[in-house]
Amino acid sequence: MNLDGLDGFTIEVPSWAYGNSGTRFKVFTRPGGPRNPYEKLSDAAQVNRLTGLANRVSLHIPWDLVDDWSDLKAHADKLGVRIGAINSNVFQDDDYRLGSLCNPDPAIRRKAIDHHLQCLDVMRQTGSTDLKIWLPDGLNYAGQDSLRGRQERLAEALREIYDASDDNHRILLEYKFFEPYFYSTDIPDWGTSLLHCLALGERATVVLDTGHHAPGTNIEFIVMQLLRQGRLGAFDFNSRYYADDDLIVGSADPFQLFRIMSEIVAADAHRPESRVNFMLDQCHNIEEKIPGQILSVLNVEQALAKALQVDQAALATAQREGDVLGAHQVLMDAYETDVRSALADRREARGLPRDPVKAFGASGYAQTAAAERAGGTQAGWGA
Ligand code: RM4
Ligand code: MN
Repeated sequence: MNLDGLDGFTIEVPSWAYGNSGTRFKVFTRPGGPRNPYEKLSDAAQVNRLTGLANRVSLHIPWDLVDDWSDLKAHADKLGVRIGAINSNVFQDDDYRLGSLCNPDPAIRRKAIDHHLQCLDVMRQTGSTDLKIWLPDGLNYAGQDSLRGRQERLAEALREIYDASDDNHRILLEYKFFEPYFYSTDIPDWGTSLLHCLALGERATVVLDTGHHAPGTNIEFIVMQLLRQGRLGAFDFNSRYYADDDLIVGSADPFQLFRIMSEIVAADAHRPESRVNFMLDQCHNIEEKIPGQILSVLNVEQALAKALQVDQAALATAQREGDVLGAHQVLMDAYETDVRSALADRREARGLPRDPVKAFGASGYAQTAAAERAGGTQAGWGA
């Protein structure tokens, strides 16, 4: 089985996946939860150590603020991981009740812009190149504010942030069709995100969070379209049964993940040169965190491995000949291919455990963390 396309393929894991989280009704705690960004990085590094797939960790600001960035960077180096995308946070402050970059009050827009400038500084100090922006901005009632006015304010604020960024920086602009407001969202869809990115310049690209679509949306179509425009900057992978429930990617609909990765392969975008950042945006609410992340990166790897099995020549022939079912069957043959033992062999050949989840259980890491991390306050989603 040819799996060469996996060479150089990596996935970025989020620091917030390791802190305590829960349902909307209850945050569950557990022994050994990380208490600070250092411990979150240590947990994240386990995923890379056992899978060889996840050598970058996204940070969220201010959740992951530290006094000494070079010290955190040195800690990451020691663990064999790097700081990935820096995520801004304008959704947890009273000032942002009516929005952040779109807020009608210029003083609050100023504060939200300044927060992004602070994130750019964090990037300079950590060597990160990606600033990831998700805004909570939106309206609850028709007429509450001017839909158009908010887009103008957004464009102006993004312009200032983009112009303040360095030549090696990218702006990753995320969309979400719902939440936290009900009537409208200021960046509800990929089209709105893309329009802002096109206006900003070529270092601005769209983030596709798989959970941020209406049920039934053809996500792979969006992937294809953004790739055509060279504007797919990153994924936020997760799974959903309904809404943005941040479950393990591929757990609800592995076939959808395969279809997405097939569009990636068709455009050669799995290769590092494409600069598509394959990130996870999940927090595990009842399941164990580190195994949850391990399983997530393995699911993405598996979907890619299957997508690499598509017989492109046979597919092209069937498509050209109008062989509807034959073409579909070529895709299904790849999807139905059992790649598990080939992937385990490949891991073994690279000095990695055949079964990373099992190896994590056997490593005693969780027990050691529980013993060593006594006292202090555990980090939660949002701290
Ligand atoms: C949002 C969005 C962002 C993430 C926050 C926590 O829904 O997905 O990417 O940073 O949640
Ligand atoms: Mn996201």
